[in-house]
Amino acid sequence: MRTNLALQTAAAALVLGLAAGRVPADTLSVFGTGMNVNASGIDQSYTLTTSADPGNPGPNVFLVNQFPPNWIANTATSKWVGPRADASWDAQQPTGNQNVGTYIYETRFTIPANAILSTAQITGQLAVDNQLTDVVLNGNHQHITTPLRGSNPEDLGYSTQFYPFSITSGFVVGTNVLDFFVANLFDTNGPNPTGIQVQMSGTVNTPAPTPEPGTLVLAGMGAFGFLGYHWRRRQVMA
Ligand SMILES: [Ca+2]
Repeated sequence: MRTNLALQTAAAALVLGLAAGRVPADTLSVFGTGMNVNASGIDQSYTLTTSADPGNPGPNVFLVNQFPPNWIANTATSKWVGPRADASWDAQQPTGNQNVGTYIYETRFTIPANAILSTAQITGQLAVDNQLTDVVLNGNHQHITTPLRGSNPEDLGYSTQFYPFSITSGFVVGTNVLDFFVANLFDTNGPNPTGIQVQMSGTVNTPAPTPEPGTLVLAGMGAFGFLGYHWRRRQVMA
């Protein structure tokens, strides 16, 4: 009797499970910096919405083609970008100099209406010159920062290594706006370039399409046939 009840419960759960469908994860269309650059060297996935340098005000974000030797190397999934293509650090040719202050890099992506927002997530790693002061998703402050490090002015910040980050809240259906806040800090030791290199990927779960009605009918018939067998068996045993 107790066994029959368990079997019936299992069969009912099977039918309900088929009706609800599995929940696969879909990839969010987020891009690393420098991965979608046009012929003019402009990153098509990012815009500079705030700049501390009137000479390089944005909104264009440029693939950096010259940068200091202590910045971490470009990778297969991210490259350095900045307010201008030249981020060279050379006391004799201070062409990469940028004003001290805040630079905000913005990227956008879309989440479909049927997505399960609570499952959305982005993970990645980033490097900045000089300091990441926040990441903001749709106005929601993520309080992600990079600490200052190094004893020499030119070593301040996280330009020499990647810093991991993840975002698990603040997502919305439709267009999502993701901002990276970068502070360019005072450098007493020569030209003062700034830039950011972001690697990231993301997923969100969406319900699978509803199974074909025929599939459900067949599954239902199978389950009820299964239940019927145990009901008849129970009558015989009683
Ligand atoms: Ca700097």
